[in-house]
Amino acid sequence: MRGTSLPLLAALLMVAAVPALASEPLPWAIGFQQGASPTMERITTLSTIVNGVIVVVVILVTALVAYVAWRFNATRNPVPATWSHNTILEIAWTAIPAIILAVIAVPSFRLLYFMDRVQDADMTLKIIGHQWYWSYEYPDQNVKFDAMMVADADLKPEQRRLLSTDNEVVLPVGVPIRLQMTADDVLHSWAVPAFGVKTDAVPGRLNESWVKINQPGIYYGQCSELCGVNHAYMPITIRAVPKEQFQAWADDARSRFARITDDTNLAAAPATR
Ligand SMILES: [Cu+2]
Repeated sequence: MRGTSLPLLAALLMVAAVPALASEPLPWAIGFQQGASPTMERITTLSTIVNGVIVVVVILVTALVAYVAWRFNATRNPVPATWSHNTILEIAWTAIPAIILAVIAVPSFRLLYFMDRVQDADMTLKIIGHQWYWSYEYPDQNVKFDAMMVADADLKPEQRRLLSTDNEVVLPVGVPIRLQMTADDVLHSWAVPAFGVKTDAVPGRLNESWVKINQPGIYYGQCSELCGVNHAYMPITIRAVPKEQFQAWADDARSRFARITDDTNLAAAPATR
């Protein structure tokens, strides 16, 4: 028994020590993916601070309980004290946790407001959830397309199973991008962990978030609102590229994909909702 449990413990410790430094899911990784936007960097920092507070509180409470169990057990302390109230102690153990919560609330609210609305976005990406794929519109670039998951049989070596899509969402780095989400059937949620974005796509509503991508790379996400049988098969693949490269892609994309202005159905569509 001892022989098998020690290597297991060692393996668990090694897994715990592996830092999650990639902007994609890794086997056995724990913690967040590496942040690729100012929002995710701040979420990671706040999480580290709150975890620090949690560790200190747990150590303090555990030590206190252990001390009381040792110092005041029946053998060591046969005649217990008879008092039952202590005003100062009761005020302290109410006030101190309240102060800790208030202190945590300050950076937490600052982050909420920071994430909430983009200031001076350079461009907009409109994201529409469908059962079961995402479609994207670039109103500033006049491009729109659908993005379907790549089936296992069609995966190229550099693609990720259940995460890669046939058309990638190409976005420029270093630019504030307004993200607008909606859906045309049921609730979906557009979630990209490395960006710190997870926003519901709701039929008949336009939700908004934003991202500024720090460096070029491929980032993955998934629908995060249970939306039917193929909910697990509508991933998000984003390719972040330098601004000039993005412009070149957009120019090319206009000839490969549909243009938003081509959509004559927009005016003709009956109001169904
Ligand atoms: Cu969905």
